Amino acid sequence: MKTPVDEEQQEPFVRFEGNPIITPAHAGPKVNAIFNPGATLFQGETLLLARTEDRSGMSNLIVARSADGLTGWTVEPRRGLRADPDRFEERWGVEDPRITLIDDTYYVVYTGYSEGGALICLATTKDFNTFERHGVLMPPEDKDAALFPVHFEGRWALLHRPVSMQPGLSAHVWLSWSPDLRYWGDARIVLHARRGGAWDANKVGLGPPPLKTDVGWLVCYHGVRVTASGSIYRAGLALLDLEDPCTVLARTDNWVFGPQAPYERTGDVPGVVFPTGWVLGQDGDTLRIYYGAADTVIGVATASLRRLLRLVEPADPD
Ligand code: BMA
Repeated sequence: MKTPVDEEQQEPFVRFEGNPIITPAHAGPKVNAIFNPGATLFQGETLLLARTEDRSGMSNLIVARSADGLTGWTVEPRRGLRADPDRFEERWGVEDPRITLIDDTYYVVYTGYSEGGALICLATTKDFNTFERHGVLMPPEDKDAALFPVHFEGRWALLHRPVSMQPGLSAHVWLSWSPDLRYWGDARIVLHARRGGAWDANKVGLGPPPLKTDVGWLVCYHGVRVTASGSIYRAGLALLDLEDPCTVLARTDNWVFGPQAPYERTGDVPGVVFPTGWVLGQDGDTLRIYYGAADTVIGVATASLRRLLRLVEPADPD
């Protein structure tokens, strides 16, 4: 029988043996890479809104779907959100969506690549065929954002990751509030990047949208470790208070998912796992996490939600 110590030392996510589930070959001859997908359930299937990067360097978002969330993917290159170069905020592409379902509407928060840098945009859809754009939520430099699926005392809440222009300052995960999805304020840091030699020192960013559990909002975030041969992107967990999501209840000291498989260690950007979506199974415990691997392909890994919640440890006040 496994002891809790054994459990702590092993990564809780088990990679699907059929990984990578989606590769550029699925998306057509012009696609160089397909990665960082938003994920949701749609009409009984798992639907991914995946970022495709073509050989000009521009990214668009296309739909892929599967009945079981693991196999038999149908990729629909014509369906999704194509960057509109006539819109200043999408001039150089659209990237890295996170999907939040509220009532019957899917809120897609994505990175727009403008001439002024990366910024945060919102589009809504009910069918993933047509999207209504709501424009820019946050100016540059800001990305890795998602909406909470509920209102807090009548206000929307957005987790996001602005970057300071001042060299040497860390990039943290922030939370901002809005009465109408248009005007945002009361911004504050929620998840600090650690310092020193930590795996998540100096730069962190939100992964999938926050997941409501009985004990708090489960958040998966990426941490970036800069090394002599490039950056390593890994993922950790935190738990935010259900009523007051600016309060961090707990956070893992260690990463829970890092690049290990060959398709995570080799590709356009080696050493990257970048989770952007997750889907909870009907049993309320089986959690599938969808991620970009090495900025080239898409993988899926599975964990027990109960076990993830056991791994989240009391937060360091710093
Ligand atoms: C981040 C984002 C992601 C990318 C990751 C690793 O800054 O730009 O789109 O997957 O870097 O290269």
